[in-house]
Amino acid sequence: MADSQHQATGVAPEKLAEAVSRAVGAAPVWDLHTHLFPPEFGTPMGRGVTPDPHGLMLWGVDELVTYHYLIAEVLREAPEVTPEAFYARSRSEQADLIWQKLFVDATPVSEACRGVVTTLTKLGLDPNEKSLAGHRRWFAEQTPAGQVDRVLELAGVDTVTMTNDVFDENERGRWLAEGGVARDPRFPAVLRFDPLVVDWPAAAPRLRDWGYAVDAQASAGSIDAVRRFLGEWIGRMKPVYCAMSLPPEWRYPADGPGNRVLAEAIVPACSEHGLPLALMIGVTRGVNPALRQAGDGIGVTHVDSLAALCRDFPQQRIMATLLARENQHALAVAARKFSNLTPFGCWWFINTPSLIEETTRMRLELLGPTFVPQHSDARVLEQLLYKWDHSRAVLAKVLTDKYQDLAAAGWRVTPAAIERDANRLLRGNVATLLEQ
Ligand code: RAT
Ligand code: ZN
Repeated sequence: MADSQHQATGVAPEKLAEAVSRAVGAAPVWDLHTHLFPPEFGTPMGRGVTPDPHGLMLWGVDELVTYHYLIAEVLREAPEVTPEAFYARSRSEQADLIWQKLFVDATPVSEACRGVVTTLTKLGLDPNEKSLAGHRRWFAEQTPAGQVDRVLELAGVDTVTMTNDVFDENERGRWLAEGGVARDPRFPAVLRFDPLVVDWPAAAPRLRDWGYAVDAQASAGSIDAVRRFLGEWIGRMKPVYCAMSLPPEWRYPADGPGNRVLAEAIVPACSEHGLPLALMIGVTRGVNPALRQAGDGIGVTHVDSLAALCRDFPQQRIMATLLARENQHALAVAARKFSNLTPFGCWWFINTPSLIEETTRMRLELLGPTFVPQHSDARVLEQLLYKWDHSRAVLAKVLTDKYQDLAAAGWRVTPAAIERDANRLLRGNVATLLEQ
């Protein structure tokens, strides 16, 4: 049938699932939040490179299997292993333990486990192997740059937004090194600075060490110094947005140096440089400190505070993702009130198929296609393969249902409309948000 006839007739309801899944599968992704780095930031392994033990680009089977989501799971499956004993092992010994306990002795049904299975399969490796030895050999033969190309291609991702923590000494040193870091345009930067707002007493002495005259109260002179600090890092990193993660206790407006820095230095710096501000709210760090990166917990966000910030700064583009399931509805409602607020992603503990489905369905019903349904939060390059595969499947399912409802109501859902929606939900809305 000619295209124009398709447009006139729309897709038959029984063909919608297939058409949507094709469009969602083909649409390229701009991943709005990851912890990934290209090889230019150093990498501990790979053919043809000098291994950098503190390199920031993580990839390979040992990193995949020791993802912190899986560390939390193995310590439940094997409670006889204390966190201290677990972390005393080498990376590959940790991976061997996780493989044995979660993939050999048990069925890997959790989302993080299934992710490893999907990832290995997509790379042409057999996830049913009893040992990781063969997979390790395969990864050791790959070059980091070649693996980046392969994974982006297979995952259908063209842009991978980094998270560049200005308080991380290792990363900071790389940016400040003679000549800086060579940039890969597929990996835009994000200036991240949680301690400025969350822990001013810890941030202030660091800033002073770096030559910025700030005091404990974040008085007027300090605000100027923070503005200068942010301006210099924005100049150095050329970020596409600024970001921070906040605890459930965060309140705005409220007294205190953190909020003063937010309202008087961070938002003005973002607005001066035309950058959106991303808030990731609801994490309680170190609920079980022995678990290290796997030990963070969750709390309910005070959405009125987020709304107040959007109201006070109507010109500031604000992106928000909230960790608690209980907050997803209020976030969608807040976004209906403030067009400068864009909900994004199904973050961390919400990044499971059942909660992605519930959240995405609700957002579509309340906001139409004016949000960013997902980000990967990948820390290990190859995780892009499963995170996007799993999320695309849920997005396609929800979109199909919505189109079926629309068709039943009398609307012609055309192939062009399906393609347009898939493209904007996976990439276009991010591009508009970051490039306007
Ligand atoms: O999802 C995660 O891996 C978390 O550890 C955090 O990175 C969180 O996404 C964050 O950016 O703070
Ligand atoms: Zn993250």
